[in-house]
Amino acid sequence: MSKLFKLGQIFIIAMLLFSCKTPTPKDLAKENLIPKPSKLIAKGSSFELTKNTVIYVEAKSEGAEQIGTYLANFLKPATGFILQVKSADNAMDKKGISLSLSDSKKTLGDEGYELNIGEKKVQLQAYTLAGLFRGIQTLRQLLPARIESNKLQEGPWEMASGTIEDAPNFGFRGAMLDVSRHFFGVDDVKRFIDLIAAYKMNILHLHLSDDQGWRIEIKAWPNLTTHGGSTQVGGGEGGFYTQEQYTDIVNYAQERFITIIPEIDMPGHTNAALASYAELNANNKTTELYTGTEVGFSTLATDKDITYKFIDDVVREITALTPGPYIHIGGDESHVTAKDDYIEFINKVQDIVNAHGKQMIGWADIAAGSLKDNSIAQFWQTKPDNALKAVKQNVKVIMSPAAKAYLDIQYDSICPLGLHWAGYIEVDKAYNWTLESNVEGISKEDIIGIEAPLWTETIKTNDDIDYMVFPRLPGYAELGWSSNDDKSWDEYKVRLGKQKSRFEFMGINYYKSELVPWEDVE
Ligand code: IFG
Repeated sequence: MSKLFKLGQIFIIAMLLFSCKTPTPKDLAKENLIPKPSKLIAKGSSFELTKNTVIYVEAKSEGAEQIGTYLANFLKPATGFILQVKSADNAMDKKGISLSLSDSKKTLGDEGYELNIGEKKVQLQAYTLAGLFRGIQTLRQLLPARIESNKLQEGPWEMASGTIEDAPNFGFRGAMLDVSRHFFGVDDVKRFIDLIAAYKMNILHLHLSDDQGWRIEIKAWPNLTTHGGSTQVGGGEGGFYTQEQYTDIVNYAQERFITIIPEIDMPGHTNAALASYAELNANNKTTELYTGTEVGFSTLATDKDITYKFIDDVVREITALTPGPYIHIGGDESHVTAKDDYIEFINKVQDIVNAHGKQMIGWADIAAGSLKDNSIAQFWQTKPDNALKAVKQNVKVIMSPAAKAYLDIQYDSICPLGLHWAGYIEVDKAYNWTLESNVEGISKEDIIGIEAPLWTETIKTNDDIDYMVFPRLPGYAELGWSSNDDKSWDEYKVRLGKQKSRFEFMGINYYKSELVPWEDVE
């Protein structure tokens, strides 16, 4: 027999051996998932993602193709794999990764999912597309951290085998980005959306107007952006979103099953509007543009009809661009609005928002008004009086206590960014609380969920955003998603510490708190 034939035989045997490589034993229970999943059973083996892996999408699962494509696109930069996304009947039976919707997962709710990882099959099932998308974030964290890199990385790409059944505790889990004090363009907002999506958040509240800047084009009142959007804290050039750009942000968020909540803060925090239109002022004179950081000095003229026409125009135009159910009308720190005028104003604005088919959210100061039970109050102050008043009116509460969840509050007294009017929030303090036990008198039934606001008086760049948002945000995501039955900082900090490599591959400029045992893991 010729040498060449023998060589060929050896080669084929080697190939066969390699392709039947025994899977690496891995323990799913040792993975550092954040948010912590509801149920996890480890099987001890692993699934290897290779260039031949196919992503099958159940043919009957309307819209699941987009999730398959999202997954393939996510995996490509680090692995270099161009994975096929194939629609198939009985996708779950195929070898490879399968995504399918199933009514049998209805018990897991709108964002729950079940992930079954075997040596040859990874099956992701959910009741809705949002559930599939949340499950993808878990799958992402089961791959080595270098999967997050946008540069080609070495394999192998193995995931521990087992079953995860998961669903969120609260249906409202988000962050807020103040784009008024300092303006952040579309790409920065999209980057922020990707960061919060990785931790299964589903809300982005955009603080679009304040004393220092009006950031969303309103066609009926163009000066709001051409003049009111022309500067920011410190006097920089500011900026604004055209309606097309805002729609681009909304669509980007929607592809990640994140709801945009636009906020137009009123009647206070309105200097940018008052500088743009004389008629909105009680004395019919425009104010100067403001680039400082004081609060509580401005108010719309609450006794003028033109003010409510203005608000109706603004709410109409923003509603037309906002598929989500909420319009946030601010309502905070209206220190120069007479109390009775404020109450009447809030009640009128609530009617305007409802007339446009949206639910009103406001900072809990709005509880001075007569709130409809589909309105929502956002708890923020260091005292819960307003939030308790809202609960007494049968209104749901978003938990954003400044003393625990404000992302612009400094970690400690030497933190180079942020404020400390609500104290200091180190990473352990940010994690060591629960929504339902934070305020006596606000129970789980009163709470719609959590939101961590980032105010940007002192925040100018993406690096600044990262430094204040990470590593506290994953903890807020867990507070909103996971059950807190056996919750402990000592257990959580180890999982958080092992996110180090992931943060670094994601290019996040995180604060390396000394309270966290940072550790490089695969
Ligand atoms: N309070 C103000 C914000 C911002 C914040 C900074 C609310 C609702 C302090 N209002 O928080 O505009 O200035 O931490």
